[in-house]
Amino acid sequence: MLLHLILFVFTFPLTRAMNNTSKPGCPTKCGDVTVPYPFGIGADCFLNISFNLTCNTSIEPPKLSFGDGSIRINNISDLELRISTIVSYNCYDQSGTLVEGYPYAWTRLGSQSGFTFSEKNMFTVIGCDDFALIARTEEDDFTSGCFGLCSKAPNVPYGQCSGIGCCQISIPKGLSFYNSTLGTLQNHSDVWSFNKCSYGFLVEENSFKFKGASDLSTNYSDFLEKIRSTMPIVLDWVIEPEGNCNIEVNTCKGNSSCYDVEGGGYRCQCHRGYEGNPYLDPGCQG
Ligand SMILES: *[C@@H]1O[C@H](CO)[C@@H](O)[C@H](O)[C@H]1NC(C)=O
Ligand SMILES: *[C@@H]1O[C@H](CO)[C@@H](O)[C@H](O)[C@H]1NC(C)=O
Ligand SMILES: *[C@@H]1O[C@H](CO)[C@@H](O)[C@H](O)[C@H]1NC(C)=O
Ligand SMILES: *[C@@H]1O[C@H](CO)[C@@H](O)[C@H](O)[C@H]1NC(C)=O
Ligand SMILES: *[C@@H]1O[C@H](CO)[C@@H](O)[C@H](O)[C@H]1NC(C)=O
Ligand SMILES: *[C@@H]1O[C@H](CO)[C@@H](O)[C@H](O)[C@H]1NC(C)=O
Ligand SMILES: *[C@@H]1O[C@H](CO)[C@@H](O)[C@H](O)[C@H]1NC(C)=O
Ligand SMILES: *[C@@H]1O[C@H](CO)[C@@H](O)[C@H](O)[C@H]1NC(C)=O
Ligand SMILES: *[C@@H]1O[C@H](CO)[C@@H](O)[C@H](O)[C@H]1NC(C)=O
Ligand SMILES: CC(=O)N[C@H]1CO[C@H](CO)[C@@H](O)[C@@H]1O
Repeated sequence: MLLHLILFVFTFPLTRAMNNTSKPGCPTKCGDVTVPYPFGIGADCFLNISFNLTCNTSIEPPKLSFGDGSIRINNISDLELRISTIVSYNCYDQSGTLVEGYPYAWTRLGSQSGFTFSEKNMFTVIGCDDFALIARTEEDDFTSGCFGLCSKAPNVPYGQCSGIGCCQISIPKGLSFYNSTLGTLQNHSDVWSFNKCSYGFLVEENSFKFKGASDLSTNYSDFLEKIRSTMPIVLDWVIEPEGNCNIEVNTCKGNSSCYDVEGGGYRCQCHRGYEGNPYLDPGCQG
């Protein structure tokens, strides 16, 4: 088998088409999502357990996730991973009673060492009488919060998340867990005619565009679906967060080099002018 593979490699020199590949003999995709090594689906297909993914094909579209199955992975690149956003929301009736909601949203990456929430994400609150708090530890020591306020729908600027109906704040680097809590200042009775529901979520900054008054008044199930399906959370990934290039042994294959990542861990990259998957033998090709 090994000889066969080597012969294959020499008979058909690896080209650009072989970049971002899975380990030979392993699934290359889950639905539309490409799974490049060091990630892999199934025994012996991943570098180590941090990159052990599962593909649940009994769901349509198939769901790629980390081991425990709870987090949907939408895209994997050589630096980042995109996962589905978890949205908290509250909906009120005219008198100010909470009628429907899920005020907490949390995501834990703790069991997948080597993954952290990217600084490209923004913690976002949509609403006219609302706030959300984001905690960065299991002990719920709240570190940050954001207010969405407005008194009239026509005053809400389209495309601008400035605190009027929409508020965004950045998150600290290196987070691997957050828990957000959404609440109302009054009870929505004053703004209910144009804003019945509020939302709180972490999201990739560039993928989210605030649609002003229409986002405030839209049917909440449509809004939740829009966020979940098109606006992801970005994760950074590294090999071995406690490691560095001085102790790396043979992870970076031919024609590639190791580089340390700020905040811990390392990654491999092809030498300039070479392409391929730097984690897989025979490495990158010119
Ligand atoms: C592989 O490399 C080629 C050339 O750089 C690029 O056009 C293509 O998008 C890459 N494929 C993937 C899956 O990244
Ligand atoms: C994961 O793989 C890297 C590279 O081979 C290695 O340095 C590291 O110790 C491994 N981590 C675990 C938890 O096995
Ligand atoms: C796949 O997803 C379905 C529906 O959520 C679930 O019932 C099932 O247990 C999952 N299968 C695996 C192998 O995780
Ligand atoms: C990889 O994940 C699957 C599904 O969670 C699990 O059954 C398997 O034991 C894991 N493999 C390793 C080496 O941990
Ligand atoms: C994944 O992201 C890359 C780069 O951002 C993009 O080119 C590609 O189309 C995405 N793939 C999917 C399935 O979304
Ligand atoms: C909501 O607030 C209004 C005005 O402050 C008050 O009259 C009303 O009783 C409140 N409704 C609830 C359900 O607390
Ligand atoms: C998130 O915070 C809420 C409120 O403090 C708490 O009830 C809930 O258990 C927390 N969730 C997690 C996973 O820590
Ligand atoms: C919101 O949209 C869903 C599905 O599109 C629909 O079933 C529901 O009745 C709508 N709710 C309201 C209040 O319009
Ligand atoms: C580096 O790339 C060259 C040109 O593609 C190739 O001949 C050589 O085998 C590669 N070196 C290693 C160590 O893989
Ligand atoms: C993980 C991985 O193999 N990433 C590679 C994907 O392709 C680009 C372009 O060729 C390379 O730069 C990455 O290293």
